[in-house]
This record gives sequence, C-alpha cells and structure tokens, in this order.
Amino acid sequence: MRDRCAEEHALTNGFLQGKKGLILGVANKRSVAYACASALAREGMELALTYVNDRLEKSVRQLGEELGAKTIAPCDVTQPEDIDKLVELIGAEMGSLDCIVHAIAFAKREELTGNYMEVSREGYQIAQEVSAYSLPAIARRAIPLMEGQDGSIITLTYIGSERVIPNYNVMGVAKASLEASVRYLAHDLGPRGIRVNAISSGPIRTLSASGIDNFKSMLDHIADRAPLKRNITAEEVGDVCAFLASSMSRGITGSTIYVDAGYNIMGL
Ligand code: 0WE
Repeated sequence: MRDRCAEEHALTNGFLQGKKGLILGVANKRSVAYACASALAREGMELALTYVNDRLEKSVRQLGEELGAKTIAPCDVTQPEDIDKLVELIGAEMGSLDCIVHAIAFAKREELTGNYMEVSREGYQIAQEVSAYSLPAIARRAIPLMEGQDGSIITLTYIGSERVIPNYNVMGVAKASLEASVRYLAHDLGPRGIRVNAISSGPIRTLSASGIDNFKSMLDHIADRAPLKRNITAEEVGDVCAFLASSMSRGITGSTIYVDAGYNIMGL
C-alpha cells in the first residue's frame, strides 16, 4: 500500500510535484490535518509531519509512512526549542519548504462549556498560546526555508471566531486572534513571496469534536440550513488546502476561505 502510494505520487504529475510541505496537527486518520496531508501527497508534495506527544507518535508515524513522508518529528508548539529543532531537522532532511499546514488548536475541556465569562486566566492563555500564537512562532522560524519560492502557509479556523457558537467560547476568541494573525503575517511575508491564508471549515466529526456537547445536533442544524443541504468532509478541506498550497492560488493571501457548504452566508 505504502509503496504503491509513494510510487503513484512520484509517477503521476500532481500539481504539487516537486514541492515540500510541513503539516502540524495530525492525530489520526479522521484528522482534518490528515486529509490535508493526504491531498497534498496525492498531488505529489513531499511531506514532513509532526506529533505532539508519545501517545500520538505511533499513529502519526504509521500514517506518515503511508503517505511517503520523509520526516516525522515531535513538536509541542508551546516549547520554542521544539520548533527550533523541527525547523533545523527539516532544513537538514528536506533542504527547503514550500508549504506549512497549521492544524493545531487546544483549549481545556472545561473551557468549552458553560458561560464564556467564566473563562480562567490560564485557560485563556493556553488557548491563545497553542491555537493562535503558534502560527507566527512557526512562520517566523520557517522563513529561511521558505523564502524565494512561492511559499504558502495555511491554517484552519472556524466561524465561532466571528459569531457566537454556544460552548465554543475561548476557542472562538483564539480563532479570532488566529485570523487577525493571518492578515498581519500576510502583510509581513508577502514581500518575501510567502502567502498566508486560513480555511474556515464547517464542523467535522474528528477527535477534536469528540465529547463536545450536542455535536450531532450541530451537524443536523447545518445540513438543514446550509445552501448545499449537507455537512462537509475532511477531504473537501484537504482539496482546498491543496489549492491554497499550489500556484493556482498565487493571487490569494491574507484571506479566510470558507469550506462550509455555504453555511456562513445565511442570515436565517
Ligand atoms: O476548533 C474546534 C475544536 C478545537 C478543540 C477541541 C477540543 C476538544 C477536547 C480545542 N480544544 C479541545 N480540548 C479538548 O480537551 N472545532 C471547530 C470543533 C468544535 O469544537 C467545539 C465546537 C466545534 C464545532 C466546541 C464547542 C462548540 C462547537
């Protein structure tokens, strides 16, 4: 399977052939990050994947091998030395980087329920640090690897940044911060040939959504109201990620692109 995959990726002339990408945030096969990695690999991109902790190492290694990933390394974005080492390793093993997919978010479980106003100082800080600060922290360090070739940085966000989604709470505030970061980074990095964009995805059943109160009723609500009358899949996000990684999107930077079956346009 893995040989066939790798061979096909080498033989087919995918539109990302010859490009190299780093994906942060794969946990398992259902991860949106995995769907992005899979779409990028399908189009011929050479990949590096990261895992946060020992608990996830095994599954990320296995998925990485299936996708023909060259580099699989630990990275806890709250540890600056982790990011430094990761960038150094990628420099040594891959030489350069054309694309970064930032698919990382974290808030404490207890912050994703009840009233937003009860948010703790620590809970607020952790959500911001992991989910938002990590983007400029990675982007800045990766500049030397990305400069001089149409580079693309892609992150994932959610409509809870702009409108109230009950219980999303501190994550909504962190995503608002992440989206503002996308615009400021686009301004900083545009002159160096690096584009920065976000994909605002509709809700998807992943590890991140597990244990969220009433997730099923949120999915039903979307399928009822969204113009496409359905939910979206991780693969649909992966395909837009491949587009944003490619030169087909060379005129787009600082944007948030919705992959939400059109839900965001509705007023009622
Ligand atoms: O961004 C997210 C979820 C991110 C997330 C999920 C968890 C669950 C487990 C961040 N931190 C944690 N921490 C945990 O301990 N989404 C877009 C999915 C999501 O999460 C929600 C949603 C939706 C949609 C939480 C409340 C309401 C809606």
